[in-house]
Amino acid sequence: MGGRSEPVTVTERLGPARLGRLPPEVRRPAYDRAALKPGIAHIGVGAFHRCHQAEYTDDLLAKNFDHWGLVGINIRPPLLGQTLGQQDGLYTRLIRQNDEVEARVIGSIVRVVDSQESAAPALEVLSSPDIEMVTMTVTEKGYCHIPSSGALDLDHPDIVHDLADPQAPRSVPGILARALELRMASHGRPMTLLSCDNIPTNGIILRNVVRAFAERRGNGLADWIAANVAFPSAMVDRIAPATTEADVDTVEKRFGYRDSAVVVGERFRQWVVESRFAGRVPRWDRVGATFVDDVTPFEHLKMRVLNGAQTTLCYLGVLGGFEHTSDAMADPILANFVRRMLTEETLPTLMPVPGISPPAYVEQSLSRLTNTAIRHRNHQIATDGSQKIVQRLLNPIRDRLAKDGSITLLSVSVAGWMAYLIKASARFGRAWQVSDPFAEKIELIADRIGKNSKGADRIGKNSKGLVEAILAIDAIFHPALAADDAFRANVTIALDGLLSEDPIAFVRYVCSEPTDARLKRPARSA
Ligand code: CS2
Repeated sequence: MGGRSEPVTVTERLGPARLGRLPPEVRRPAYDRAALKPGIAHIGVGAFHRCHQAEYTDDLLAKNFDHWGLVGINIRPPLLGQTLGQQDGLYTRLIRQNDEVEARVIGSIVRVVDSQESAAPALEVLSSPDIEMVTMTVTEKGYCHIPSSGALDLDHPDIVHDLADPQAPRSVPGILARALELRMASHGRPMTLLSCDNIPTNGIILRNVVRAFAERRGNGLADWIAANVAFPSAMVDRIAPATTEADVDTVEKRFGYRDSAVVVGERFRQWVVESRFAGRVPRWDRVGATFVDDVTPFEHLKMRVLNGAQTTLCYLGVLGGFEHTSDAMADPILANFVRRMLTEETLPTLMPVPGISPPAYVEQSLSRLTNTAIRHRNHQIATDGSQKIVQRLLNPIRDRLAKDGSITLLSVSVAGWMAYLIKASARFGRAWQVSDPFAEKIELIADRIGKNSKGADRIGKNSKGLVEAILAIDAIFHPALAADDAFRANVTIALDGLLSEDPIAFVRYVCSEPTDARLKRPARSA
């Protein structure tokens, strides 16, 4: 006995008390947080929001244009109210560019409510007269729409639930419709619902799903929404992967405080918003956002080039054994493939973009993806691919086919998505775990076709059957596209190659000659 117990050193947590004692290299909110009033709500307070809209709002507050703070609402895991609450909404945003680290504490979030168990906390915020602007990042599948058509999926279990019990909604369309109904019935103030997710014409999709839901309520809500609610479209951009324990540790080691809500992003950021608002508008355009009449050219550029490259690299990357985007980009075969895909097939589908040169944008995007300090896992990007490939790959393919252009390389990427899900099936010994609303369906297809092919080892030889069955999923593949002979043939050859022992060798082979000469385009049927 007699030993002395070691003193336990507990690193102090980030919070208002710590703000005055941050190391000088950590930038802090340059405004009086106590004067902030809740004015903006955001649904989905994940890494992306904390690295993007919340930072723009922090910039705006520092310039004293507005005094509206953000109220964050999480309707899906994780619980954040406590994590951010114990830090009074403060968190560190790190910019990482290879060896550089730049830290800044963001103060624009005044409160976070968890609304996973019940919609009540979300509804209370969203129906408050203080809130006239709601931004959201709820992921592609959060809109409960059919990816290939954009219509509300009336068979979606959450929509079925919410239409039966509209006062206790679970889905985003159901929660928004209920909040608007409460506004209509109380103060009647207008509102802007600003989608910040990577779906094409996100404002139109959001308006469609909310309106379709409201019409079924049949109490004048749809008309009230048409007169009082704006749904601008927006393009948002900054690569901000899910935070890891290592990120939290980095802050603790470098700056000497504990912050459980750290986010890490790249330096690049962009936000283009359609100027179509109702109610008060935070002037994000004064701090770097662009308000425009039409977002479409920006949205095509970003989703087809940057997101298209990420999606391609994630599937081919996993198949080739690479963990992060930057690892895949470090592979000369994959980097060459993605550059050729973007330049030869994607670029010609883009419309002129005000102030941006698309070829320069391609180079800039590829260079962003080489940033080794951004640990963006290929499996993270691969998540929910069925909700992403329409805007990233299939829409450019349809545009190419309409102009009789080659689609060989884009088809390899589509086949990459298929191979990724097929290899996650039992037939392939569950090569990895996947998360995609269509994973089960593809597993059933792999199982059925696999049986017909007499054993798991032969599944790759039945790519034609696999492709036919997968292309028949019309919620993803528009029937006209699924019926296109060139598309079917290209995807089949690519899937065969990607399910082989050496998928990267196949990618090299595809790139080894002019694309049209390699994967043959069958004659179009009349
Ligand atoms: C990524 C995006 O996970 C994904 O789907 O492609 O989150 C991407 O990093 C952002 O859109 C970049 O702005």
